[in-house]
Amino acid sequence: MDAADGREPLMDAADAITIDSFLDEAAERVLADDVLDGLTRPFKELPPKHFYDSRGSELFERICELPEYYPTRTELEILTERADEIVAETGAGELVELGSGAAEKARVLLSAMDRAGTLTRYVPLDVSESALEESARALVDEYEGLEVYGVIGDFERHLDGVPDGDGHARLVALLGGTIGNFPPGTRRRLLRRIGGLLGDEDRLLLGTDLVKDPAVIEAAYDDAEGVTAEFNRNVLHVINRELNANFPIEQFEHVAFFDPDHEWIEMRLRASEACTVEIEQVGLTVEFGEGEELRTEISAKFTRQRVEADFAAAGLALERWFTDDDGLFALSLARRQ
Ligand code: AVJ
Repeated sequence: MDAADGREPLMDAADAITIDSFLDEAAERVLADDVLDGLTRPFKELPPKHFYDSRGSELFERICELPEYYPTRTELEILTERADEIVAETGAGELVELGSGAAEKARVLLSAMDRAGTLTRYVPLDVSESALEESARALVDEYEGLEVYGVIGDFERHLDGVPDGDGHARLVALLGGTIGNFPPGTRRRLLRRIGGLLGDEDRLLLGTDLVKDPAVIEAAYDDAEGVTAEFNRNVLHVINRELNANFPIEQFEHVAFFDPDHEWIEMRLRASEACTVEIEQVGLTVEFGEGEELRTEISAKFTRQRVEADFAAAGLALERWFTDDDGLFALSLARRQ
């Protein structure tokens, strides 16, 4: 499929790497729109995707290493244990990964495909151009004959940029529990659109964090070192820089709590004193009362039943359910209904 902006995909000399970019000035407009929408509501809110500038991505990488933050290492453990089985069962030769980052998890799946002799192509989609290019180069060196078709974009807006299948069974992966960042209705619509990438032989591989003792979840989102707090406040750095705003960042406290009714964790930023914030680029003045909170993220925790219900609502069907011994995290394999 051609890039929406009409640019030709860039091919490298070896022709093993294609990178197609969908990010342009529109990215900045999305931030401006989200800020305008979210900060003029009675209950202020910002979508979590704006955490991830280069500093935010680094902070997130650090979070993944924290003793309290179990999801990343648990998912990697399940993946490592089950990759051969997943590849054997699906016969997958192509991996499409939505939000691929540094492609650490992809390697586990690509290696399994390589061992099975089915590996053909890796299609990472990520907003970070540098992460995508670096991993593409490393991977074509590591796996002989591998083609990489990278899509620089946002999977909420640029799924159309994912090329048609290459004729081999494909695995479309959305890992890390990222699906939990979306409230139920949006989540089901997104899953339905992702299902649109699947042919009859293709499968979705979805990572979901599971419901458990709230204390364990809350510790994962409020670590002792304060890395998550800094990650949370990073969204204010992004807005100050990109939209020429003047959030007094030190005055915003990190809050993380499990909401047992929704079964999701919420991160908020609480204004420790009243303040007035000017956001020049969007011509907006926002007042915060003392103690007022801004919601910056929800991260839903799942049960098998909830995953099945979300799949059903999205025209998908759960085929396999893989979890760790402690039942902390799950990987689901699903097909189109
Ligand atoms: C990247 C969305 C999976 O929700 O656990 C980590 C982001 N937020 N610590 C998550 C995050 C706070 C993470 N996801």
